[in-house]
Amino acid sequence: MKESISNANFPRDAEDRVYHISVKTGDVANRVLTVGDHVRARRIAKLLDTEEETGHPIFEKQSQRGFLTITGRYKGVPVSIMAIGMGNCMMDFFVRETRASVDGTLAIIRFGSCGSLTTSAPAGSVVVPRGGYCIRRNLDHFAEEPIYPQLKDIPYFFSGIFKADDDMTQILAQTVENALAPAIEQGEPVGPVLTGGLNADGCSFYSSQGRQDPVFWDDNEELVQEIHTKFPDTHSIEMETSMLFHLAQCARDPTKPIKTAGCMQVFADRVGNSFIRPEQVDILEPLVGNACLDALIKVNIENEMDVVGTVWE
Ligand code: R1P
Ligand code: URA
Repeated sequence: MKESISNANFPRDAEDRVYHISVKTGDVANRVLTVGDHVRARRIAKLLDTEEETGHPIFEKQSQRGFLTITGRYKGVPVSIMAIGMGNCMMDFFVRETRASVDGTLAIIRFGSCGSLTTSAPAGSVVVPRGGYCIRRNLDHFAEEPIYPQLKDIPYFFSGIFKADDDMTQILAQTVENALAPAIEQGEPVGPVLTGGLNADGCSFYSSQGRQDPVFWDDNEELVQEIHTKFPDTHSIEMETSMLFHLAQCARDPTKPIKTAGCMQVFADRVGNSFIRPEQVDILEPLVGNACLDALIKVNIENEMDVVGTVWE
């Protein structure tokens, strides 16, 4: 750690940057596209308006903890693209620390990859869920002396459903459908777009997504069936989107609402047991990235800041 940090409850450095994602007010736009990996973030960032067009350099900050923030304009509107890594706790760092660094409405679209639990979404398709829930490994099930013996028989806990923002989700579904339509018509190996179902967030890529691993004691042989029984319209399973919806619902300050939507490209077909090919990703990712930015700039935002160039130059 290079900087001195104040406030153990919500740590910031001497220049007021939040502790893990390392941004301060003015670095992040009200409209954020978040992805898991840096390569995806940088590819999508190529779609931003250039410095010649805006008169300002594109802001880029990589934190010591691996979060990447890129802020510029898309079609004249300030947007940030943020790569956060994997899992619910990374989503938690990202949402809380971004919220603390932006005034007014925060509109967040997540563009991730996922597994599919339905034959309607083969590898190469895109899922736009209406909401999602979380599946957590119950550590007490595996403990010799469980702290809650009455829950010991339950190896995985399910949460209830957290809704995405309806309007934003509709806008996103439309832009993704429009973006993929020509490729699908030309017979490219991408699509279809599946809307209206649920996403499941596992706390692991492995056990809590029902993957079988003979090396570990997981007690998850029934898990995929349990998913289908509890939430029959589950389309996708991954690790961040439901947490995003959950945190948006828990935002308490009425002057700082968080609106969220998500879409995922299907990488793992868990029904047919196949994986997406790199050439499919090469077609899909720029199209969906573009569609996400198009959706993001259509969202209604109150008290939007024009951050581009204001602080970082
Ligand atoms: C696992 O391979 C990762 O891929 C998915 C999951 O949610 C998890 O983060 O999303 P990203 O491709 O956005 O990282
Ligand atoms: N990401 C996940 O979390 N799960 C998958 O099966 C594929 C991508």
